[in-house]
Amino acid sequence: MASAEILPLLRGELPYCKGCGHGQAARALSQALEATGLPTEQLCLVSDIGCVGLIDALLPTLHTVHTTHGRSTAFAQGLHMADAVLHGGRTKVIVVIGDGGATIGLLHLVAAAQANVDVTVVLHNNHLYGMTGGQGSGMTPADWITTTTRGGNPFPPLDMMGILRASGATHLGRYVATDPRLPEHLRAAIEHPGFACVEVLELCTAFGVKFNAMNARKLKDLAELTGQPLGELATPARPSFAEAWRQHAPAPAPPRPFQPIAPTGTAALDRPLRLVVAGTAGEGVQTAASLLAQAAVGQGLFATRKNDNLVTQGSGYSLSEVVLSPEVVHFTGIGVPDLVIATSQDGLKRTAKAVAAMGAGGLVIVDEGLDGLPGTAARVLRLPLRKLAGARSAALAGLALALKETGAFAPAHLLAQARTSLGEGGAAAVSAVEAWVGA
Ligand SMILES: Cc1ncc(C[n+]2csc(CCOP(=O)(O)OP(=O)(O)O)c2C)c(N)n1
Ligand SMILES: [Mg+2]
Repeated sequence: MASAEILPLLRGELPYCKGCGHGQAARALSQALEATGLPTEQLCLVSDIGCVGLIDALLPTLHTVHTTHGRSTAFAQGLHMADAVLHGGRTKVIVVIGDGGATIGLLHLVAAAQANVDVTVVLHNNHLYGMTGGQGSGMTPADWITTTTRGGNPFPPLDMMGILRASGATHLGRYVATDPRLPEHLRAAIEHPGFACVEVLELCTAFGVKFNAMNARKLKDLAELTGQPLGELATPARPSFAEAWRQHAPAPAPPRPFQPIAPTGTAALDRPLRLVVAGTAGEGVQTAASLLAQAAVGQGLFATRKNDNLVTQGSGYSLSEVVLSPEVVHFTGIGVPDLVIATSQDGLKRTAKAVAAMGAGGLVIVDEGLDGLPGTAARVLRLPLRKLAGARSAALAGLALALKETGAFAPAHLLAQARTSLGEGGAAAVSAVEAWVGA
């Protein structure tokens, strides 16, 4: 049992089986953390699943995150990246993971090594899944008997240090849990400003020792036998994530072109107007819908948008459902729309069902060149949207016309919003729509 006097960070009775290497590793880690002199609020321990993950409760003064099996390194990487980018990397992130977790989440370790994040992984290798009853893991030595390899493991163990070296790790070492210098080795790894992994070779007294002729001395021999040597492994130096980020960080994104025009609050709309504008991807449908919503807000209305397009993004239909209302919009769905604008064949096909369901009060604005308009009780306006405004401004033209027809608010506000948001690049198109709609 470790007492608070001997190890200020490690508190309470160790929950591991007698002789389990996890206890030795936990003590060594506690000593290493103390030796760094870092304040505990700057230490974050990310633990994996398994007996190895019981450590959280033993280190109550640290930040601890208990994660899902195999994923602890990914959580740690995210933590470090956020900390490095947003706060200058004040927190030291340490992962405690077993051989089972390391093989289950292998690519997370590889990715962290590749990114050279300032994360130290302490890989507790007791050569099997301890907590679930001694099943073999990817790091179980050849010929070892486990509950899933009763006749001996037919495969050689993964060389995790070799994999991580090949992945770009910048500090690696393998030591037995009984090594009196383990705290020093762990401290060096923690203080290393990049990805470090220390593999601690341990005995699982419940299953490793039970099924295999193992003891502490043979643990050292095992390293020889598997061809995975003990000690620090040479690794080439390279920039840490934080350094690489400083060189590669994108310039801050320019502000989005949402510059609301001065509100006038002159909207005449006295009930919700539910409209669908649909066309072809890449033809400015979403931009037009966004401008409409922005202009509506400027006129004192409430506006919601729900967009839809194919997963391929740049092909097929593009559609936006917009609700404009003088009241807060509590439901953004549109059953049967009040208004449909279809600027292309893709858009009409996508809205045909809704058009067919529309009643006498509805309005449908379609490009005059489109085929396949279904029968509808709604009023239909067939207009040369594409010809007059151009394919990329047909949706904007349709919306401007819709405002004129419904009287929701003056189309001039939509066009003023378009002029402000689109800037010079959109000026000609906006003028074309203006001339045509007579806004
Ligand atoms: C996604 C997922 N798969 C499987 C399990 C079941 N499980 C719990 S502990 C464990 C084995 C852990 O082995 P290891 O990572 O080597 O840690 P040890 O118990 O040996 O310390 C497994 C497979 C789980 N909790 N979550
Ligand atoms: Mg294990």
